[in-house]
Amino acid sequence: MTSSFKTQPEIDFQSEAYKDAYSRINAIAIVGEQLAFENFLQLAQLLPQYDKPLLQLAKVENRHKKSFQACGKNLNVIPDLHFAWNFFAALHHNFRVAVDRRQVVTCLLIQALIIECFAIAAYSIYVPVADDFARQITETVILDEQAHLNFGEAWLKRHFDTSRAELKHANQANLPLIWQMLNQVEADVCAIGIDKAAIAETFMMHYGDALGNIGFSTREILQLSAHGLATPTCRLTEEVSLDLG
Ligand code: PL3
Ligand code: FE2
Ligand code: FE2
Repeated sequence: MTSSFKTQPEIDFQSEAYKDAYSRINAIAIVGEQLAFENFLQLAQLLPQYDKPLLQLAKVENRHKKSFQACGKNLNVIPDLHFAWNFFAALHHNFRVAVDRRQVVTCLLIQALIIECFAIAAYSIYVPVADDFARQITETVILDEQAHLNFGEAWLKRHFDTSRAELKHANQANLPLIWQMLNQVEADVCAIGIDKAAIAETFMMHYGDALGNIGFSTREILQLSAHGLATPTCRLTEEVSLDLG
């Protein structure tokens, strides 16, 4: 055998196991981008002062959706959209409630911080194990998602004093959903060569950075992260881990 150095084990993109997992993962990307599109349209209505940039972000999300649809087609995979809509149902419900209450801060936390950080983390971990077609597309998408995150950070930073309390509340209500969502797809991400823990780590890195850029102290960032881990089945964690002095 000649010495061809490979950093990644071979992945058979046409195996039934890969395509089965990809039908759900690809659908999550498609529906995630569709919801991001709709959410930025809603935000443009809630923040008419910023409707131009927000409508532009929405347009970009629609393009992302089409790009990920092409990734599925390229591998002959039919995305399981039904699965993906259920996957986002709880987070989407919270966004809708926040829109109805005109809670812009909560909407921005859900879309521009949580969802964008989740996308940046998942897409970055996916890039090294993606097929050539999807890798090129995903690399470009990540740059856009970074800009979406920056938009949210910049707005929340400018309105930090009046947003602080709502941000903490919205964080507690929505961050636990991300861990539940990640757990749901553990086997599928593993089947396409991704380590769930790597996504979680990368997510927390970007999310923690974002909270810091907005104006939270290191101690608050730790508290906000710990709050997010407190799910209804794990109340004790909240009390114990919050004993930060
Ligand atoms: C925000 O612009 C979009 C939000 C989408 C979030 C989707 C998370 C994606 C998880 C799937 C892992 C990457 C695989 C991509 C496959 C085409
Ligand atoms: Fe996107
Ligand atoms: Fe985005």
